[in-house]
Amino acid sequence: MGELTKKYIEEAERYSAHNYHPLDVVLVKGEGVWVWDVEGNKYLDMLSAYSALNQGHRHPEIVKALVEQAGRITLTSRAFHNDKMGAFLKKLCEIAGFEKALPMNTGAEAVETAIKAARKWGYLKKKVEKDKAEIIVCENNFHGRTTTIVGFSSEPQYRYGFGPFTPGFKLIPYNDPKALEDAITENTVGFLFEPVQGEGGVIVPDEGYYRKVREITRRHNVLLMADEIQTGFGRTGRLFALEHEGVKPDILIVGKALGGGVYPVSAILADNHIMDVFTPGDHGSTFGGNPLACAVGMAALDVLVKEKLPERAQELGEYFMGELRKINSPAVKEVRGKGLLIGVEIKEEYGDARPFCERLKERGILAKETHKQVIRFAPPLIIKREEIDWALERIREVLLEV
Ligand code: IF1
Repeated sequence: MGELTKKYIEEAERYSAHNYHPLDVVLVKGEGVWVWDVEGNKYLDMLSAYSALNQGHRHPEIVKALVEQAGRITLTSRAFHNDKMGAFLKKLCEIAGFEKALPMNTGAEAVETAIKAARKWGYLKKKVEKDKAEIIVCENNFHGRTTTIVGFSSEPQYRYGFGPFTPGFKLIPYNDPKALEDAITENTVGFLFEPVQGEGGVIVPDEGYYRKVREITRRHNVLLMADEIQTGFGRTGRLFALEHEGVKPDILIVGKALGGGVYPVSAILADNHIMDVFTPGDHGSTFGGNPLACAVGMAALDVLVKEKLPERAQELGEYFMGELRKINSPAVKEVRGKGLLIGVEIKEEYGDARPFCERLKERGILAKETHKQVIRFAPPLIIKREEIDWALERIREVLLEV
């Protein structure tokens, strides 16, 4: 490890809570799909900040929108109107096909907002008995880190030491429509799920799962709540993953890439009959809908559409996965994914994925393991085919040197 790297890491470890175990690399510059560390080494970013960098590092049009808005007004709070929020939410609603949006900042805040919307809809519209609303979620889910959200996680580490937890959630197996049908009661107000379980290890459900859960929830008057914070905005080869099966959820939850890699921007989208449960003062946030976030969000959406990032993810994801599957490494159990959200599962007898990520780093590729056994490859969607080929050469070496 270089002396400079060591110095920065020691300083971070001295003053930061140890709530992460990052790779030993200190990044100082990013551009497109490339990042540089403090020693001057160059890396291909294959994590994209967990899909918050779909447009790449410092996209010029997004940075321009950020800088220009910073020269006008950045924060008003929602106590007053600003000239950017209406235009941003109009663009977001039109691109996603909903009547309204409620702007927040982080993904977890948007998930919490969706939970509140579903519960209040349940009481006001479905006439569920007070404080009896239930939301069904999936094992192996990841929806954020608040105590309510980790309360319905199936991952012991995310829960340990953080109780007591919020009641009103029921866990069922992922990719199991019958389990959903069986879990619904007259108190069920929503089914919250990820179209692809990212942190769960890039788990892709069977073809038809989206259509089946849509049909079941509609028949039982239960809100279908899609967490597309990681799968949204082109990552899986469509603007939103549910579009692979032509499904529209009742509540769409978005974040990450909506901020274009420069600012936290999240939201929920729903039609009026759901969103009208919120009345002034019910819910809010200091920064939600701020003009800087809205200016950045508009540019982030424009780039996604103009540069056809969903189409690129579809085409390059198929290519990337195809080439990964041709690497006949004895260490690889499975290559799976959708679009440019790809996981390579390492067989347990070859150890876990972390050492493979460290060897990839030595060769100039930054990837992060998920769920111990899976190397996740999720580059910015602006990546070029020749950059994928550059990465494949090095990935092949690492997977075959076992
Ligand atoms: C961490 C991964 C974890 C998300 C989905 C909501 C959120 C996320 C589907 C919350 C956030 C991030 C959080 C970060 C690591 C990363 C992550 F799945 F992307 F890999 F942890 F599972 N729904 N995912 O993926 O959004 O509040 O973070 O803006 O917490 O370690 P957030």
